[in-house]
Amino acid sequence: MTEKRTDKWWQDAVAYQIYPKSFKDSNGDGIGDLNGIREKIGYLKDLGVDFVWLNPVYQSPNVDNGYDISDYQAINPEFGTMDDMTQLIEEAHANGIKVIMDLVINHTSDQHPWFLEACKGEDNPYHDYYIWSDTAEKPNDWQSIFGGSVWEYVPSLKKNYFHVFAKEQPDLNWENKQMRESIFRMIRWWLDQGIDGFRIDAISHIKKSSWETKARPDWPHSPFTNVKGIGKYLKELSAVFKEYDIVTVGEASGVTAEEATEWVGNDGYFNMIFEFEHISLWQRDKSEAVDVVGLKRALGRWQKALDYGEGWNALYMENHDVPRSVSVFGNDTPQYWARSAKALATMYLLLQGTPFIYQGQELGMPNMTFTAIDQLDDVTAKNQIKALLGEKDQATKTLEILELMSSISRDNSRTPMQWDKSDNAGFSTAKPWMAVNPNHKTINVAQQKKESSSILNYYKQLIKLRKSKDVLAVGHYEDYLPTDEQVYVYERFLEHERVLVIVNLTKEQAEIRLPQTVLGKNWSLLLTNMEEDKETSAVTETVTEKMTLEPYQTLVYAHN
Ligand code: TEU
Ligand code: CA
Repeated sequence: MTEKRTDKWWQDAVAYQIYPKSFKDSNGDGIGDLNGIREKIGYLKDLGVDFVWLNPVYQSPNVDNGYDISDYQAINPEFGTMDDMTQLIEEAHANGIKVIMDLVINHTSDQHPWFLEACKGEDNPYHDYYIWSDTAEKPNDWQSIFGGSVWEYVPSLKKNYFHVFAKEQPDLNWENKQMRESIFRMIRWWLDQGIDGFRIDAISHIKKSSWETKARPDWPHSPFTNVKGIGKYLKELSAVFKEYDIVTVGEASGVTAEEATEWVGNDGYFNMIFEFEHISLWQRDKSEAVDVVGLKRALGRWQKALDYGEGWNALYMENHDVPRSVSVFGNDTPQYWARSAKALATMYLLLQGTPFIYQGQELGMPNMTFTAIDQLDDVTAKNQIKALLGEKDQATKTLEILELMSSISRDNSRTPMQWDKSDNAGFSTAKPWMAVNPNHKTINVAQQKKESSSILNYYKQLIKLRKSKDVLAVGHYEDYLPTDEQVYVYERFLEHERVLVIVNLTKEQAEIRLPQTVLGKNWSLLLTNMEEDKETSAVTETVTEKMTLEPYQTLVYAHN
């Protein structure tokens, strides 16, 4: 029996994440916007992506860059108008690109009319849309994800409200049916505008434990992450989604591979989820090597748990919340920058699932070297900086903080997209809201379009390759050297079709010995990240039992 290539359009798709504030500014105010995205549809089409996920573009006071929403059914004027949004959807569709939006329904802004009403008194119909303590006392000492207590006192009510993130992001009360219905109405309204789905923010936090629960010592956020009973609300939510032909991707920190099918199986809450197991292995200290064995174990667990027919994976190495992958999983020194960026791309783009590319990742944009405290914008970075300052000598402290932020801050991935080498990187005609990485002089779209061996062109090749073979869409997954500390060797197989992916994930040469099952087949080389240094390296045209790999060397073979 021949298996079908895929059942659903999104299983055969490549996604691209756009952080609108930093993608392209169309009107010269230094802030990226919807019309800027419209200008770049051609670029996205050329890259070969099938759908885009937009980070929040709703009305927001921007305490957490749009993740604090004050009106779900309005566009933030800094991004444009509802008309611009309609145009964007239309033009994207005309170019064969679907559009999904970010759905932030664990919390709103404290400026949302519901919350303003809720604070007016216990009798107000919106009071119960949020979560309150009974008295002035905080019910527990739980710590919020952005730092400090999860409780914030409202003097006029002599009560505290609950927030998982910043205090300006009060959590919605999912136990309240009216609240849920208001959210579901809003969801339908957006879907009726013709969007193609949602990425659902922080959705594993909507259920909280009873207040007396103690946080796990190793995991301060356990009392409000993937708490038992959450399924009841997720089922209701997914019933709304199922009224439409859309794609849904839940952001699901704290969900394990063992629970994967419950969340994304055929009867699951979402079509895919962003799991956190592999991404949390990023290397904060560059002098230490990446945990290659751990990375393979984490990715492999999800590959197996959600094998085609059981469920479906979302594949990603970057987003707007984590530093740049080439800096934390790869190697951003001049010698290995391009090669390691291509190695990472190959490693994750050929797994089973729908790959997501975060803007700039396709250029190998690395972390930023921040040179002044005021270059940092992110609410979590600011909280950390506040906590770190105030101690010791300010000048040395500042240098240490800048060094730390340049490696861990979420702002590393939020610097403007680098379109060309001009002053503002072709992102804007004005000074951008966030500092442009000075390396845009050499790392930019215009330059990489010209160079045949660029990271950008390598991504294009990989995307084409992925789409050219059934085995890369729905083929099963097998990891051959799970305990090898340097190299990831996995096979995708479907009936007689096979693809073998070999990636050295370290800056050292590596020797591997392949098992007999892999050998004896007629492998031929499909792709390598060392095309340009063919003379200096041993780009092996076929697979042998013993192979020596150069740092970050990557080889992809096919056998039919
Ligand atoms: O991020 C949520 C997020 O990172 C948590 O769900 C995660 O559980 C935590 O880091 C693990 O301890 C989303 C957005 O992507 C982010 O940009 C927002 O700031 C956040 O939600 C709040 O809306
Ligand atoms: Ca603008």
